[in-house]
Amino acid sequence: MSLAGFLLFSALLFRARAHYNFAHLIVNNTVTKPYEYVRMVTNHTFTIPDGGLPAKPGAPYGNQIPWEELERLMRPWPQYSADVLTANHRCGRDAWRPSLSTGIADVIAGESVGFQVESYVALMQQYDNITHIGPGLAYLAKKPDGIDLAQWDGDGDWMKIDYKGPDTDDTWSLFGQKQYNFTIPRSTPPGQYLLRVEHINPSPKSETEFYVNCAQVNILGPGGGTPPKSFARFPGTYKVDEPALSLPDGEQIVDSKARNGVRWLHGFLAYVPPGPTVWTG
Ligand SMILES: [Cu+2]
Repeated sequence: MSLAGFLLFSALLFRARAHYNFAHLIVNNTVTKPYEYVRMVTNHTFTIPDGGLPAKPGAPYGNQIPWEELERLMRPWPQYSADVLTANHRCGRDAWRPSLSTGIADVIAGESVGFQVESYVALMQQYDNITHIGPGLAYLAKKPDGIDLAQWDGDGDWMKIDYKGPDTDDTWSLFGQKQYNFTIPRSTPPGQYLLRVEHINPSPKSETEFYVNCAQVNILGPGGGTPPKSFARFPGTYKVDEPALSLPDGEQIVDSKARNGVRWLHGFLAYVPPGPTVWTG
């Protein structure tokens, strides 16, 4: 099959499958290098061997179609419902551990920041975006006194500072985007924080996918904000079975005409996100 044909066929198969990491922090209108300021996670990459991936016997397009193998390789990238109960849900797999090689980015309160999905292998660049439907959320947690940010495991109070939900009953605002941008509240107290990004693909049968990464940031500004009344803890706040994080069986329907190939029985606008309300400073 031609490359174009392969990519087209892959696109059809991958619509509901491709996985992603928010490896680039966007600060001062600059997309920083992958994992320069974002804590490294495990199981985030793979290499396609020379000569391609093993053929699936009986595959309709012969040995050109590695999608099942790719799907298997990409399965560990997100976290799933059971991971909500672990420390991995804080910042991504193993990213609660000390992170001495990660930089700390200066961020000015009141300005826009964001995360960009990483580019991993050339073949996959067309999937280099938020390829699932679902909500996006951003959180900040201030490091305690007496410990370096790089050494802190993030076991603290997380304030939600942004939520990107559905635009309409049929569309989510982040779907297909390469970046998730939002504003650091202007009155955020200055200091060092973990900045947590999360995109969720709500699904039935405990297969909900969580795409979580954390950047290390030093927030500058006048401060003065009153901290929110309710924080999130990770783990702790999210419940595996809450409606925001677990669709009933049959709620999600495969529909080739829908974005991402799936629809819900109810419209997306009925969605209520997990966690506390957004603190705007
Ligand atoms: Cu997925």
